[in-house]
Amino acid sequence: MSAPCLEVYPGAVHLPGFLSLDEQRVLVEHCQDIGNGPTGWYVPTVRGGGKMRVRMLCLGRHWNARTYRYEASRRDHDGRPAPPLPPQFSAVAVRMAEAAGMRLTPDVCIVNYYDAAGKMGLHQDKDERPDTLALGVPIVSVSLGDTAKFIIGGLTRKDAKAMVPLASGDGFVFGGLSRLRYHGVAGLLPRTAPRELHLDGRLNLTFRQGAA
Ligand SMILES: O=C(O)CCC(=O)C(=O)O
Repeated sequence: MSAPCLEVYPGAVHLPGFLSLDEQRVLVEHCQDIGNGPTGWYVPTVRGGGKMRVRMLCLGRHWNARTYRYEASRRDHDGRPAPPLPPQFSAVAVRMAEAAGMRLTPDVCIVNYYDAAGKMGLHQDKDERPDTLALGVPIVSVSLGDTAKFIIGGLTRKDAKAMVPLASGDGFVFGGLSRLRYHGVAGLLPRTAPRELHLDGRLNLTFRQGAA
């Protein structure tokens, strides 16, 4: 039986329960291995000097939080080259995009770790190449661990918003007319992660094309 596919807006598709627990466990362990390694987690400082409320890890390319540009190495942090994007990670994103009726060939994955106080302000993902934005090549988001209160609105900050709870194993794909919708995370529902993951908090992986 295929997983459900819920269209929140045209081109914005929620895939609840897409990943099995085993698939989730493999992703969690792999993220933790990289995150705890020499080119591991860091807390980005954004343009205005504020700290983000997540720990971050960029795979494939590095997203510079000061310049909002992608680059080969972590110039705004420790200068180390971005770790490679594991092909098994990309394969998950390609499957999710296909399930939502879209396609992408990811060249970057941004992994965010949210602790109990983690959140992310409303923003657009618009730092990828103009051609991929114009084509509406989707962002694919994978949630692991505690459920997030994911907020998605319109093409301006003040448009009406929907709250979509993203649970562990869910996918969320937004492309086409929804590629530039404002979105963010208002917070977590604590202690909702599957116990088998041994994950305190939440990991989110967003796959993007057009960072290279
Ligand atoms: O954590 C999430 O679900 C959203 C992450 C996000 O908006 C981003 O990485 O740009």
